[in-house]
Amino acid sequence: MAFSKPFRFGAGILTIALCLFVIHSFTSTSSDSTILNFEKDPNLELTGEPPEPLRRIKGDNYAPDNPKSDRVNATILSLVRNEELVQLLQSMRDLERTWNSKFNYPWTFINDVPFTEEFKKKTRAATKAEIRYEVVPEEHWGVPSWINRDLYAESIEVLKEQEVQYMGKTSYHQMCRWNSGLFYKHPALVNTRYYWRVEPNVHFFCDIDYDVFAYMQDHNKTYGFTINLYDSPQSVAGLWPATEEFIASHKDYLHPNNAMKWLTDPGKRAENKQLANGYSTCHFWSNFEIGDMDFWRGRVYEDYFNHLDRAGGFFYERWGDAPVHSIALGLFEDKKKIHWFRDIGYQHIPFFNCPNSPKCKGCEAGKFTDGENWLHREDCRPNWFKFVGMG
Ligand SMILES: Nc1nc2c(ncn2[C@@H]2O[C@H](COP(=O)(O)OP(=O)(O)OP(=O)(O)O)[C@@H](O)[C@H]2O)c(=O)[nH]1
Ligand SMILES: [Mg+2]
Repeated sequence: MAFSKPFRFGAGILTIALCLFVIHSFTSTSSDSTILNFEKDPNLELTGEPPEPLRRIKGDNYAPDNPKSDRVNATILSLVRNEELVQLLQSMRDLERTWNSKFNYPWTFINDVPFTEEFKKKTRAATKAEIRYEVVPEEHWGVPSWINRDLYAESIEVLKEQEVQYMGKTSYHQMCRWNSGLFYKHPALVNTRYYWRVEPNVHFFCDIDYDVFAYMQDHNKTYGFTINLYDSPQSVAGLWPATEEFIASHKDYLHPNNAMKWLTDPGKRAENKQLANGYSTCHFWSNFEIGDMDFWRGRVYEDYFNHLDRAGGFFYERWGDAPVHSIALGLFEDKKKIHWFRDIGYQHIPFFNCPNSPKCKGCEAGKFTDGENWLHREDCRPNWFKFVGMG
């Protein structure tokens, strides 16, 4: 039977479309993360709690108004804008449900402008714990005097061409600088040791039944993360050279048990290391951080941050707090003091940490992203596990 030309053309198009659909379906399943990144994804193993000692609820030992509570010196911390109230309430709801409604740690909200009454009213209604509302001191937020405005303007044009996201947004540069080296100097935080950084519109999926801050203290941990990613190398092209310059004059600052290999082994992204001039671009994704601010306040990090700040890369490039914190931890801290919170189910669009545990809901074990399939290439966890382990 002969078909007319238009019919044959139509059938051809349909066949091609069908083939593309089948190929797409096969390449965009979440199980691809296992094939691409791990022989066996550790998030597929049954996940329990970290080792004892763990401090738990006993009677009213964590009640919000108990003046002799077992809480350690810590706060949940969020730099946030008034306009992000709805998204922040989403994050609060999840963290309160899975953890903080049991332990009642205070929330500290910080903003570059005063919080509105609506912001205060609605956040107060979302927790039984104390809340502090703070404004960033002007001297911590303004563009530093040594930044050359012409060079900054030229750099914006150059890096925008290289598609560095947010390059043209000054507040983004200010935020990255503040999160790198200034937040722990806020007068409201100077007497606080541990912090859990929370951003608007993140999700927490798993019930956590122990005091996470006490875990950090009792196990002598400096930093906890959930997700480990490659960065955009164009945004940090000068960061590693500036770091090498710093190390050359401060060799004694390197920790003998550092994670230099994690910072410099290219893993599966040789082009990143090349474009970032020696840095793999692997970093802890810092929208989630549980950390000991005494590390940032120490002499070593203070000198390192000041060196970077003077180099100007928070503005002439787009150095993020994530690579800056990660390089500092990787070089100047004992890698044993960095903890993967594998049991904390977490999402900041578009990436997840999804443990395999009956304590988790709404998070498919092992899921790394719900975005495009190519996003699996951003996963740097295999490097961390290879060079440091899963402790
Ligand atoms: N108060 C205030 N907070 C800010 C400002 N810029 C960013 N933030 C906060 O800093 C954190 C990081 O900013 P985001 O815009 O989420 O940056 P990001 O996570 O790299 O980008 P996204 O992928 O778009 O979420 C969030 O908690 C924001 O609410 C600002 O100008 N003022
Ligand atoms: Mg964000």
